[in-house]
Amino acid sequence: MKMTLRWFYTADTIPLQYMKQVPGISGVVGALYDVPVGDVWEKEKIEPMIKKAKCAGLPVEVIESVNIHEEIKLGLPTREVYIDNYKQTIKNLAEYGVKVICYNFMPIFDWTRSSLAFPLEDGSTVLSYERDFIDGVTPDEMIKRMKDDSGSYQMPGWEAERLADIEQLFKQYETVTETDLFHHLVYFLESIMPTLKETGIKMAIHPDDPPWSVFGLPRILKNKQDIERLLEAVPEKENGVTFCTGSLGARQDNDLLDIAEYCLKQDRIPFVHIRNIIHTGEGNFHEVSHYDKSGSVDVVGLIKLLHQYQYDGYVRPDHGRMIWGEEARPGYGLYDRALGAMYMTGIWDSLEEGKTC
Ligand code: DNO
Ligand code: MN
Repeated sequence: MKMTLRWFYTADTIPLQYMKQVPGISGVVGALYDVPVGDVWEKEKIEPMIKKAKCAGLPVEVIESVNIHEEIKLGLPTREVYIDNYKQTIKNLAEYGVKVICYNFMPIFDWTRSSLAFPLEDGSTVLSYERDFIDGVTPDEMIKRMKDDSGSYQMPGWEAERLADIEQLFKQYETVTETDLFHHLVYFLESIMPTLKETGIKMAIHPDDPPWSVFGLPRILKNKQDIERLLEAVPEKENGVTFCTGSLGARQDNDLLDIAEYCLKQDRIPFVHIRNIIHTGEGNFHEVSHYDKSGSVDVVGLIKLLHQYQYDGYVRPDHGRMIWGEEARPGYGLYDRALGAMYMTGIWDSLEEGKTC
C-alpha cells in the first residue's frame, strides 16, 4: 500500500512540505487546474507540476482527475477530437512517471452535497448530503442559487463560468439513458486502450458520488452490479476502479468488502480512497473522521482485506473533517487527512508485524 495525499497544486493552500511531514506518505496525487476539460495536458504544464512535488520529496504517480469532456459522455461524433486529446495527455503524463489516472463518468458534475460545512458535535464541520434538499430543487433553482451565492457553496462542476453551459447540458442529457452512457464509457475506454497498453498507465474510474441519480441525470457506477458490468465489458487490467469507500458506502445496500474483494481478486483497483460516513436516514449521510468507530465504513476491515491481497497500489485519505480551526478547501484540510493517513498506516503496519511467512 502506497499512502498518498491529494494535492491541488496551484490551487492548494497547504505547503507540500507540510504534507511531507506526515509520516509514511510516499507521494502526492496531483493534477493541473488551468487546462480546460478536453484539451491536451501539454508537457510544458505537466513538467513544473511534477517537478515541484518531486523537489519536495513527493513523487506524483497518480493524477486525479483528467476529466472527461461532456461530448465523450454524450457520445457525440465530435468526441473523437477529445478522445485523441485524451490519448495525447496519457502519453505526456506517462513521460513524467504517472502510473494511474483517476477520472469519473458522472454527467455534468463531480460530487454533489447539500452542505459543505455541516457541524458535528465535536465542533468540526464536514460535507453532508440530504436527499430531500437535493431532490427538492430543480437544476434551474440550483443554478440560480449558485449564481446568487457564488463562493460560499462551490462544488466541482458548478463553477460560475460554467453555469450557462449547464442549462444547455441538461437539455442534451434529456435523451441519454444509463445504457447509452455506459456504452459511451466503454467506447471511450476501448479507444484509449492501445495508448494505455503502450504507456503502462491504468485508468481508475471513481464511483458516482452519491451513488444514485441526482437531478434526473443518468448514473452508471453505483454498486457491485455496475462495477461488474464495466470490468467485464472492458476486461483489460488497464480498466480499473478507484475504490472510494465514502462514495460506494453511501448506499446501505452496498457491501463494501464484498465489492472490494471482487475487484482485488482481479487486480482491478489501482487506487483507493478511504473516507468514512454516517447514514442519517435513507439517502442521507454526512462525512466523519477516518477512524473506524466514527462511522459506518469498516475501515479496519478494508485495510485488512487490502493487506490480505498484499495490495501494492495507491491509497489516500479522502475527505476529512475541518478541525482545529484550519481553513482550507472543504474536506481537504491537512489536519484530519493527516490523522486519517497515520491511522491507516498504523493498521497496515500492525498487520505487517503479525505476518508469518
Ligand atoms: C472527492 C473526490 C472526487 C474525485 C473525482 C474523480 O473528493 O473523491 O472529487 O476526485 O470524482 O474524478
Ligand atoms: Mn473519492
